[in-house]
Amino acid sequence: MTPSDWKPTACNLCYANCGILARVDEETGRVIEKVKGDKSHPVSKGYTCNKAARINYYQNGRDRLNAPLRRRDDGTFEKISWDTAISEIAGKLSGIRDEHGGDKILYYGGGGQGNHLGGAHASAVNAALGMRYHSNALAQEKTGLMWMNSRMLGGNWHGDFHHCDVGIIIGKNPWQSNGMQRARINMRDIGKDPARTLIVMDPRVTETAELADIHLAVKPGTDVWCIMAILGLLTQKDQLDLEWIEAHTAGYERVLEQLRAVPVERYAEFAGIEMALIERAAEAIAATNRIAVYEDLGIEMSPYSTLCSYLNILLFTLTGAFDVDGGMHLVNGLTPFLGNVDDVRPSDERGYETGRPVTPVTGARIVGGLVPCNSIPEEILTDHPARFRAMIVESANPLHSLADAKRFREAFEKLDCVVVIDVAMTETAEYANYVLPASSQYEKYEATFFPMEFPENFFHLRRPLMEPMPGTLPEPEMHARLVEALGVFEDGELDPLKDAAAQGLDAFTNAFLGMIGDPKIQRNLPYVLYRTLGPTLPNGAAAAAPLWGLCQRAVMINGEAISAAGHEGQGPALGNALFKAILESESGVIVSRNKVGDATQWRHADGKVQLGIGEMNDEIDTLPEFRLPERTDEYPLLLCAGERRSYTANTVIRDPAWMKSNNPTSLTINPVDAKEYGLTEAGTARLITKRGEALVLVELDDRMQAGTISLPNGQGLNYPGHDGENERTGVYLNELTDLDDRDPWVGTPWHKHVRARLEAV
Ligand SMILES: Nc1nc2c(c(=O)[nH]1)N[C@H]1C(S)=C(S)[C@@H](COP(=O)(O)OP(=O)(O)OC[C@H]3O[C@@H](n4cnc5c(=O)[nH]c(N)nc54)[C@H](O)[C@@H]3O)O[C@H]1N2
Ligand SMILES: Nc1nc2c(c(=O)[nH]1)N[C@H]1C(S)=C(S)[C@@H](COP(=O)(O)OP(=O)(O)OC[C@H]3O[C@@H](n4cnc5c(=O)[nH]c(N)nc54)[C@H](O)[C@@H]3O)O[C@H]1N2
Ligand code: SF4
Ligand SMILES: [Mo]
Repeated sequence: MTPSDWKPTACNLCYANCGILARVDEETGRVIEKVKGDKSHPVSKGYTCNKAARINYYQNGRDRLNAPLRRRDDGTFEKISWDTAISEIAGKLSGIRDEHGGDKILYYGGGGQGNHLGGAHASAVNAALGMRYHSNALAQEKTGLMWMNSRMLGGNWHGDFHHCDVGIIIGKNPWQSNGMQRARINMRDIGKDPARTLIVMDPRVTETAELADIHLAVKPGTDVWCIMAILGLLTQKDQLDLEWIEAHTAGYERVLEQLRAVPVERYAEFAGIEMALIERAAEAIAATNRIAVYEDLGIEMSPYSTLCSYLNILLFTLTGAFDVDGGMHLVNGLTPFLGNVDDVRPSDERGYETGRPVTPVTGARIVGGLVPCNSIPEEILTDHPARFRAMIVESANPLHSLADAKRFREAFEKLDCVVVIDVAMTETAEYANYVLPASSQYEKYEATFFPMEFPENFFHLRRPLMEPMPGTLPEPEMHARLVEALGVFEDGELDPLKDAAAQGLDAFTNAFLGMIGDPKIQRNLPYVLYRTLGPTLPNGAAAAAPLWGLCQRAVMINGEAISAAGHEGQGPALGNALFKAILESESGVIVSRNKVGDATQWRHADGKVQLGIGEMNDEIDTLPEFRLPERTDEYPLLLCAGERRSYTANTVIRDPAWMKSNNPTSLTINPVDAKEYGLTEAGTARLITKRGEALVLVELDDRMQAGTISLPNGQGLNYPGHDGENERTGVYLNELTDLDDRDPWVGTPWHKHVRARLEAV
């Protein structure tokens, strides 16, 4: 094999999106037969975990779609042509818009772990249909964090785990779930270095906890008390960075008073942590301001999730670890991600938010423009005139991934029209009126907006490894055809821009800047760029055209950091240089180099971090009541419904054959509990929750905390066996979860805290 047989792309199985080199087979040109880490990737630098080698199970799944489908009245599907599909969908959805208003059509999804370009193009269709409401998986995990990020910092943060003295991992297992670059190496490095301290807060002895210096094995759902105990101890011992707090934060008085009053020992005890460990954690934190924090689903899908995110931000601000070397930094990238200053609403004097947009039927908070996932069925299953009547679902599998699948199926059946855009026949596609088959992420240009690095941030525009599978289209083309079928632009209306683009990027830029004030151009920006600039881009990169707009926007906000990364020019010329660098670099490129201590990053008008969040401060006042969802004799166990393991990747890979471990789908339980319930290794048990039941394979695991059980995420998918009949492997978790178990502020589900019972079979 010659080096030219290896083509750069990225692994699409988790949001680290490690750069890889892939080799496609010679015979068919469609099988990804070998994968290795790409050392030229600016950030992952050759790193991969065990999963990258298996992306061909995604690329060549047996349930890939190869023609648009229309559902018949009897529930079966028939293949239709692309022209029919586009004109019927445009007709149905514009009919709903004209009769009930475009705001009755909900857009869900827009990208998974590896693909966000399609979603970027969808905004023109949304505009053409007058759609207003959006949602995606972030609204079932990150909206609490996003709400706090925008209100407190005006943006999302990155912890410098390469250089920190203390790394704090809360409710996350990076060893399996990655999420940060080179996660396993980072965790091992901090854990091994005697001068550095790795603190892991997790009820389970995870692979990451095994590397930790301090493992805070909290009882599930008690993180807030544990963090309050640590912060309380630091405050009471006068170990907060008061000078820093006074200079750089606002609204800290009430929370400091609350921390001075924390009954530290009582809170530690409630969380199940010995005082000695709380003291050791506090000591490590007090000794430095080089502290990096990472939180994830363990707290974001548990009781008090939003409060936990608030406390985590306090952990690195009250200790002066914000915007310092080896600490926490605001991320600057091509797109704002996970909360930003545009989503800030006014607060009253005591720090309570006013003017937050809410959903049309139930009045649920909309954070980051996203309808809470758990509210979606309630916004449909009603006679309220403002209810949603149609949905477009793109690159997501909500009938599998969102809480309470039964309620979701009921809701989908009530909708007048559902359009699903996916590569495979999913649990959601089965309930669609139209299914549009997308080319895979290795058959088209793709990128994600995930990069959240500091000081250098990167962007990776991936080129296709092969031609689209016959019958499929990349999403940008589908969306453009829909915009055209909806008759948004007259023939020839965009000719001036097309002519300018034909003369080169500079001429296009000048022509475009002359039209930027035109609201119609703005609303349809991705479409306009795709059809004008797109065809002139090298190597068939038309789908990347909207990145031009993002580059121009980024240089207006963050030009200095983009220049510092070596991109030349000023203003629009700098934007063009950045765009060209992205188009040319096959393995990804550094887009910005940010400075530590750069006050321009502090995004609130007063230049300060806002620590007074009235709603959260009120909730802190309730902690002495030690309230948690009630555990009953009927449901004595707590199920972690969706643990990341070495062979889970959401539902991106559907073929169970990709899993290469012994019992990849088993339920883990502490041996002591197993004995109590009469369960044995490799036996079968019935798992029962208030919403459903399932048969599970039992695995004894003494790393599980007593009273807790766990199942992997992304299992129980319908997948055709070799005889063509659908089979299911593992548990379809959201048949067991309930819409009502959710965060009171932003509606995120408590998947890590599902009350359950086990019976031997
Ligand atoms: N292998 C793999 N990697 C993935 C994914 C995948 O499907 N598979 N999915 C990606 C996605 S979309 C996401 S969002 C991330 C999620 O990544 P993680 O958040 O790391 O994933 P989980 O394993 O769901 O949950 C993390 C931990 O929460 C712990 N936990 C349960 N209850 C509590 C609690 O009350 N308190 C605390 N502190 N911890 C608790 C669990 O024991 C578990 O170790 O992973 C990404 N990476
Ligand atoms: N009980 C429980 N439920 C959970 C979780 C849990 O821990 N427990 N985890 C939750 C989390 S954190 C997340 S992020 C969600 C994820 O759930 P979803 O957001 O629904 O996303 P994925 O499972 O990643 O599925 C993505 C879909 O995109 C399709 N796809 C892949 N490539 C392409 C492409 O190029 N184009 C198009 N159009 N489609 C494509 C795949 O076939 C798949 O159907 O699941 C959540 N659900
Ligand atoms: S699954 Fe995530 S960490 Fe593993 S190789 Fe793929 S992108 Fe990298
Ligand atoms: Mo996620």
